[in-house]
Amino acid sequence: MKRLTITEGLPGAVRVPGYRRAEHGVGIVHIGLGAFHKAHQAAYTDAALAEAGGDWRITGVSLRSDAPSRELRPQDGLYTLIERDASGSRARVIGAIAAATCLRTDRQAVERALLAPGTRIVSVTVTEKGYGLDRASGGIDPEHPAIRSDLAQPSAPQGLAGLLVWALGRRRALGLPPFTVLSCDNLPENGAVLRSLLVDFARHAAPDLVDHIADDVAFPSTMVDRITPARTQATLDLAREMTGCEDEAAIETEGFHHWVIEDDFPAGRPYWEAGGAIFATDVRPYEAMKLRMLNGAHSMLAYAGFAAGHRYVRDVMADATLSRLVSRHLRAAAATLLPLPGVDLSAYAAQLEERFRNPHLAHETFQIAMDGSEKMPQRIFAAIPDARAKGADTRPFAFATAAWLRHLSGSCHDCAPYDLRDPRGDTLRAMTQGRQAADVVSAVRGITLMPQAVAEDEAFWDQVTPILHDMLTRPMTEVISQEAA
Ligand code: CS2
Repeated sequence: MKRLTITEGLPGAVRVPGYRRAEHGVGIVHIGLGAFHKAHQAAYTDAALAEAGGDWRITGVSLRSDAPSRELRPQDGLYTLIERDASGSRARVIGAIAAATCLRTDRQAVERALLAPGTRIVSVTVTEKGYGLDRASGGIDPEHPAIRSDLAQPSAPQGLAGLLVWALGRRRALGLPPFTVLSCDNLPENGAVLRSLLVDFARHAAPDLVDHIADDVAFPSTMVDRITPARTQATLDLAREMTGCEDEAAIETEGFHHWVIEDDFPAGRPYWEAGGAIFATDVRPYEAMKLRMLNGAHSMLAYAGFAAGHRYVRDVMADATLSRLVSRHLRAAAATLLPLPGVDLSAYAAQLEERFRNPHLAHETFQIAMDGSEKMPQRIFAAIPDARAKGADTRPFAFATAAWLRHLSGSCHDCAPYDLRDPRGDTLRAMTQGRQAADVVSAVRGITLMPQAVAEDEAFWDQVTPILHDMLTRPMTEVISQEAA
């Protein structure tokens, strides 16, 4: 069977780019060429190119793995995006990616793209752990492997902060305007966070760039949303069936998508409204809503569901008892938020439950359980002081925290052994494995990622300890039933 290389001759049901690709130059370099970028920003850019044109195609860069570029290059950057939900499966070929490369294996190509005069936006999806952020200071974490190596060798950076500071410095030296830096990761105030990370990196590695980065570079914040499971062989088989072509770069996602962006693009931007993007002056309330409701409930159901033997999110939702706890979590998270004009939080919660139930998405609880130390602060811990201030019940957050700690402890008296995937895995495992609930709780209260107000909230930890004790000594399914009773 032929490889997907051109869009002519594809079955009529397959949607193809509504523009002539070769007529549009590159304006965006995207760092973090994973499934999420391909399902989200690249799809919005595809819609923008079709409706409003412009030189806004994308050079995709992965920092370490050359797999994404090896898949995309033989296909001229084309890939099938399969959207799946209750209304069926739809295949769409995305044409927005013009080139794909990898920093580790082709530094020169990445440098050329970052220094090209036409590059006006550098967007980023490197996941929470890719930033090398010290949450307590808002600056760099000097222990983060990429930060450490980039501080030692700033002229050949391997990580995000080092690469962006290097590129902004070179552009200034060449007399080129800076690009806009657009974080699309699930971090609150992701633009401001990325700015303070780069400023702090520059303070250590290139002090003459501090003011330039702080004053002349735009870092709009964004709220991004589209549930995109890791690609499997079934995805590739489905793509072949739907397009009649081999497509090693195909991915699948849900029909739903949401993007709220702070409109701060001094060097211009694509007409992402064409894909449904919403531009706002303050995206923080949207970020809090999404992080605490969608991602908070996701993390809770992933830890509890994985330990209860549920492989996929849809299986959790089919478990009547655990799905009650998902609804409870969504209500509790909504109660911590400020009202958002025009947004009905109970309708949003109902829509999330519907999305989680999507029978066509094989979204693994184990995938969501990954990197908990990078996710829990903004998804769960941030909500606790707000719940406290409103006199609301903190029990759903205590349950989620206990489920995370149970996951860290690697306790597998009632499930198969598993690897703990977390950048702080060694420390967290040593802190929790083989320990009693009360000891685990006193250790976790002292870690740097715990906000001080939460660490000091005795009443909260008094809720966590007995739940964790039960989770460490009884089957998860029993603990869930008791909690939902
Ligand atoms: C998930 C997110 O893996 C996870 O931690 O909670 O990737 C989630 O699917 C996306 O944020 C949805 O937009």
